[in-house]
Amino acid sequence: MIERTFVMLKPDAVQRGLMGDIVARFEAKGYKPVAMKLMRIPRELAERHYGEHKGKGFFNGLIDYITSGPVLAMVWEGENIVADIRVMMGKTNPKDAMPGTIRGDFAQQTGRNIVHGSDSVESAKREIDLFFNDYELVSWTRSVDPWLYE
Ligand code: D4T
Repeated sequence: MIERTFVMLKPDAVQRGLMGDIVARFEAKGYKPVAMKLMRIPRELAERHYGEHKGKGFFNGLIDYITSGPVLAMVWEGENIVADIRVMMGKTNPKDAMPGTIRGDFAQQTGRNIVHGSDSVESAKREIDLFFNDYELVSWTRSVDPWLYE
């Protein structure tokens, strides 16, 4: 099933110059970019995005971190992409993330884990709606698609 997911490169990924490396992995996998924008997340949007964690001990630190600098907000499309991109990202705590995953290769701490990806198709829809307008989501045909999908 072709799905869309919301992926965000967090402020540490942007500051550390890792955007290109991470985007290259998604492109090499054959995923199709649908939307991308560099933005500074307003605090109110950050609190809505991470609403499920409100009240937890790490919530304020998480909001401070995610609003501390620009992020790269993106929508990517591909077969089973929601679950599969989380495998590419690795475990939330980079100490548990396998080498070869984004967090396993580029991060050391949960509070600086450089990337976010939606955890379900429903979350993806909610998060895409939070961050993008309809006109920012680009549906397009790629000539290479028959070489990715039979
Ligand atoms: P995100 O949502 O950023 O992609 O992370 P995950 O989906 O992998 O993990 P999560 O929702 O459980 O955590 C959201 C966010 O909170 C930070 N965090 C989490 C933290 O700082 N301390 C913690 O103990 C936990 C559980 C990291 C990711």
